Amino acid sequence: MLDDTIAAVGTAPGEAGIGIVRLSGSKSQEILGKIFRGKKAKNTEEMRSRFMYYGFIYDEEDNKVDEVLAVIMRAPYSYTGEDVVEIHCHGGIISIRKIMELVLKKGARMAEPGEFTKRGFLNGRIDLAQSEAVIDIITAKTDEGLNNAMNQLQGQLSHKVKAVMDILLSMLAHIEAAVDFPEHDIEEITADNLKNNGMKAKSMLKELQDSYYEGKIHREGLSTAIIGRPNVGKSSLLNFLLKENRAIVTDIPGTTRDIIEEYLNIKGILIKLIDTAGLRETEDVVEKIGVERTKDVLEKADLVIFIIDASEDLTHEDITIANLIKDKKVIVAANKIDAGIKADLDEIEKLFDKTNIIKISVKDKIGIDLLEKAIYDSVYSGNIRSKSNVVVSNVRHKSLIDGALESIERALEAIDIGIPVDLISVDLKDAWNFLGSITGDTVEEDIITEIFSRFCIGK
Ligand SMILES: Nc1nc2c(ncn2[C@@H]2O[C@H](COP(=O)(O)OP(=O)(O)OP(=O)(O)O)[C@@H](O)[C@H]2O)c(=O)[nH]1
Ligand SMILES: [Mg+2]
Repeated sequence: MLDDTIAAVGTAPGEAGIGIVRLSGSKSQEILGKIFRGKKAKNTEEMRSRFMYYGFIYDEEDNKVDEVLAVIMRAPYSYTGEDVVEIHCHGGIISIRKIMELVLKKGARMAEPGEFTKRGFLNGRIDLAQSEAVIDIITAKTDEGLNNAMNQLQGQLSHKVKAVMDILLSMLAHIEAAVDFPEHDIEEITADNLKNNGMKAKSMLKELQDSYYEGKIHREGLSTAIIGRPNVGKSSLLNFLLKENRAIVTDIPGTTRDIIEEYLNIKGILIKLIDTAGLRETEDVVEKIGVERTKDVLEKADLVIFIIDASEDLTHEDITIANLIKDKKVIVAANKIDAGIKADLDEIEKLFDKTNIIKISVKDKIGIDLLEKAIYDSVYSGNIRSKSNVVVSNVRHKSLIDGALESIERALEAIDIGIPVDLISVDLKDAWNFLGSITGDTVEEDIITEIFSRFCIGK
């Protein structure tokens, strides 16, 4: 598969200042030579690596297609580690399409999503975690998210993970020595050594594991669902926080039927705010679907803002919802306090330990600042922002770290109860394999395919 030459448009579709067609593979230079005539460079062999050359692209009838700049980045000093050619043309839809058609006719194949980066990985220029950082950079939605991804691209996560893998390898080597030379009676020393190293590996992984929640929020935003029975003011709150009339608000219960998602920034944290259909038993077909969707949203939410109507008695619906969300991170907001407080707030408070009810009125703009503070605190309360600059933000990495940690903990337990050291090596090897899947040392083909399929074409 690495034998052929791939091509794709690297810039976004639409009209723009420039558009870039890129090629990678051994035939890149030859293909460029068939369609490009430089003003200075008469043929592509004359073109110096990584220098831009001015000239024109010609079609098969020898008509000028576009005025371009072309560059050859010869292997191995390129993004993919192969010969790469970039043609910088005018960013017009037709010009780019014509150049693409020409390079395909001259022997290139259309690249699959992420195939350039995949080649960089397969050619050993970057590891798997670094490849994954590329897509995170492209899709970053916050400064912090970009920052994390840049660190990861430069290999900081891989570096940390490899340091733990090195510890595991040294433990395995120690066990081997103990097994090979039993007459030296080093079993006891080995157990101590294993224990120390195991603890060290564990704490390093724990630090990475702890960084995940923060990392995920930097990357995707804090998924925050506004939940409550109909008519308590959920959509009113969404509109107020967004400072626009995004959702329809009426005094008819059951107004919102569909899920409404909008991003906003609260004190520097990216929030994905989700307004939902009020939860209740209903015979209305459309509303019923809305209620089902609300339940789906609830499952995935990082944080729930549970709204109750302070001006009315609690209903059995409020209690049902409270029980439904008990295990989630919840902020309770009692709305409509401008109309008096009739609801028994103590009863709700009892259902959520350590959760204060925030009294608000969207109508009179009371208590919203406290609500925003509570949202912020839900991310950073207790856990100070991570000290290390390595933050795990990828769910694949997180689950592999979880797996490695479990294996190491199992090994540590085994050491404690004096199980023969050679049996412990199984768990240590497992841990090593888990971590190797992060860097790509031990990862399987189908996982690699899956990862790169999430990229855009041309990257
Ligand atoms: N008095 C008072 N009324 C409010 C307040 N917030 C919202 N309302 C009113 O409550 C009614 C319902 O508001 P919505 O925002 O549509 O309620 P909802 O929870 O989205 O309702 P559904 O979409 O039906 O689930 C509207 O008439 C709002 O004007 C408030 O703080 N005080
Ligand atoms: Mg609504």
